[in-house]
Amino acid sequence: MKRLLLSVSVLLMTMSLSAQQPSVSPIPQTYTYGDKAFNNNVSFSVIGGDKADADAMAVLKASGLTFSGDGEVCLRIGERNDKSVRKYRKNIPSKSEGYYLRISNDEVVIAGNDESGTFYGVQTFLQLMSSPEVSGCEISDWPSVDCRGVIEGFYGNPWSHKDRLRQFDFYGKNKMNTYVYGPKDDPYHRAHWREPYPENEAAKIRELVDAAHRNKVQFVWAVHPGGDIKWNKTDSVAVVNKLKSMYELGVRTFAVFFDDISGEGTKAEKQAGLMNYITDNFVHEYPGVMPLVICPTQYNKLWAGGDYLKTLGTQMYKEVRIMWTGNSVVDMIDKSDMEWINSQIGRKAFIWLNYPVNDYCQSRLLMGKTYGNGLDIADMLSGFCSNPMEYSEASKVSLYSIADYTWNMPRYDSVASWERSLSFLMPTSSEEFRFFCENNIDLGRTGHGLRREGDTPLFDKAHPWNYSKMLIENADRLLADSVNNPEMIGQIRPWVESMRLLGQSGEQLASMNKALLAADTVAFIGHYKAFEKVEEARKAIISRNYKGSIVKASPVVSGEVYTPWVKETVAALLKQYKSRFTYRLDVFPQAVIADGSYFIKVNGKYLTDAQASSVRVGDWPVLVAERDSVKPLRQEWTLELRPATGRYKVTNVQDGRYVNEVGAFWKDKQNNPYDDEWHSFIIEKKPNGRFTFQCAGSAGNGYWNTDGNRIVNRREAVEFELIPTN
Ligand code: 14T
Repeated sequence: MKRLLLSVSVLLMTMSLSAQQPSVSPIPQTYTYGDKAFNNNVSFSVIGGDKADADAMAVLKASGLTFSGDGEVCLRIGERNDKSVRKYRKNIPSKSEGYYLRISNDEVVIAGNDESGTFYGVQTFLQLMSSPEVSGCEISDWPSVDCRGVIEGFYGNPWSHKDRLRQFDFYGKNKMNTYVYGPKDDPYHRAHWREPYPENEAAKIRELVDAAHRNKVQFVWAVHPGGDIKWNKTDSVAVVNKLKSMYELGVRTFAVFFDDISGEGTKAEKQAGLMNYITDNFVHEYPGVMPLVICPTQYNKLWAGGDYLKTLGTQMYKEVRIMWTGNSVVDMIDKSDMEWINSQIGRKAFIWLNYPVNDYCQSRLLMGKTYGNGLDIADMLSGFCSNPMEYSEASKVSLYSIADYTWNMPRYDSVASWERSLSFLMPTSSEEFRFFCENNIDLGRTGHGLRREGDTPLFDKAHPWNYSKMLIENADRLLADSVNNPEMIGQIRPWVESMRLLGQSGEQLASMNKALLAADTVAFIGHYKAFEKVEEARKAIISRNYKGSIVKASPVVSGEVYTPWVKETVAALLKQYKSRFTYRLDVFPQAVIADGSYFIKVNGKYLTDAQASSVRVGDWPVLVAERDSVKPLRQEWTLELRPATGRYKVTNVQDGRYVNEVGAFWKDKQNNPYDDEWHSFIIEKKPNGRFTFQCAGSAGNGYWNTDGNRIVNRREAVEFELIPTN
């Protein structure tokens, strides 16, 4: 312990001595930095370049550094047994993908334990060469996790060819070595899995595989046959044939996915049998093929039941790696999670992390910190891959941290890593980009329950009026910086524009507030009209509005903080105005029905809270012909216009429970609190004086209808009577 403390303090001393602590990402396993070695414009004479890993050499040669026979600094490069680095052999870590890097005044040594090691040594060297003065250093480095990377496994628009090429370059730079190809909406992956790729598509995949390999990334191609597979010889052969056709394109690692299916395809013993069949007849037959990966049907603990996992664990060859998303579909992973799944499957699970994927909350971009995974699980994993957003560039904020986390897990710091990602991705506007990311963090309420903290940290509700300026200015500066990283700006543009308009809405609200204080009704109405116009424009923004786009989203920025504040504030301002003035009240939205208590009747029956005292699943208001003489309040309902949505909340007067989107009560108020986005309704008045109730927001757009006994949610509306109770 004493020795450890000593060496830590020596390390800290060396760190503080050098003028500026160089930053390498992912953080190396061991490093010491010394004084300045040379300026970054020195020339190098290379020793060992002809034998060293060719991909590493290609990156080095393309880096813009100067190389010449009589360069000022000698650069030795090679793998463990190469003559060029023989002198330093003992310093090279005996770890797969490890390397040793030493920089001194007159010499640079880049010595890989293997080819990938040399490649990563070059990446680290180039990062150090990016500052004008290069420090002397000694680095010994290797990864915490064997398979580190990304699984393109989301629903929605698959990444483009160019997106993927840019990803592989990014993985190489950040030392990620795995890319799993499994976009749900590639027909040749899932819907038409038996068919080989047409010629032009195949050529693109071949190009991708080459680009991946050049960056030391395993290209894992996944097939998703479970939807319609028949458990017979014909289909076993069909799977193997498909994989063989991918082998022809250069793929050497393969996966078979059985997620999100039902029926025949879900049987564990059949899946295990197929994986073994593929292993016997293909993996072990063809040169250079790596062990298979399976995504099981029960890929998270919530869905685990029966002996499915145990069957896979015992019947499927031990070399087959099994994917796992954690305790639920969208979850962060800790040690006890790993202990549980590993004991079930008798091997180390391969984590499929469903973050920052946003295919189930498409209006949000997930640009926040990547936190919540255990720092002590490296030895319990066979791999760790992140399922990203269909926005490949925007995903890089989180993927940068995934790289960091999986390379050096014990030292992962989610905050520092996030900070570094910002300047790595947007070097000339990292402050503006940071502001943007800070306003795009949380997911909102979704079926999967994951929330992310810290949305919109600079907004202060007590002093709200200046924040709009920040939204506008940062948006403007980001949009002006399309030279820096046009691909990033291209993808986040709808959200940046939305952020700008949100700021403009805020400005109009500030002006309305001022007008109110000055009792200037004309100005107030003018600004209110301008506000409405901006909001209309903001709501009209659509992402990915191109031909062939599978998903088009309406961006939401600061969905938990500023956007709700805007809605609340306009409602509050209008309320104040209406209580004091009468000028131009007609421009405001008219309340359909006054807030208050009502009987809700349909076909002569009263909507009645029949289970007033019990709280259990499947509890709903019923339709009763008679007035309730025992507990009359069961038939009284509060209608309340919600400022956040402009829609109505419907609550029973007897016990305060609210009616949800399917016309029922929720089982438990603690875990399912009232939510404006799900539980409020558009009430419309019909010419006959009756009313319809329509869902909105996250609840879709169905109407209240009835089966005679209760409310049901249907496409067709039924008209209700609303009778004031007093
Ligand atoms: F295979 C899995 F590990 C997995 O996560 N499958 C999908 C994945 O493709 C998707 O991107 C992710 C996030 O939406 O969740 C899985 O898909 C689901 C999960 C559900 F709970 C689709 C429907 C669901 F109801």
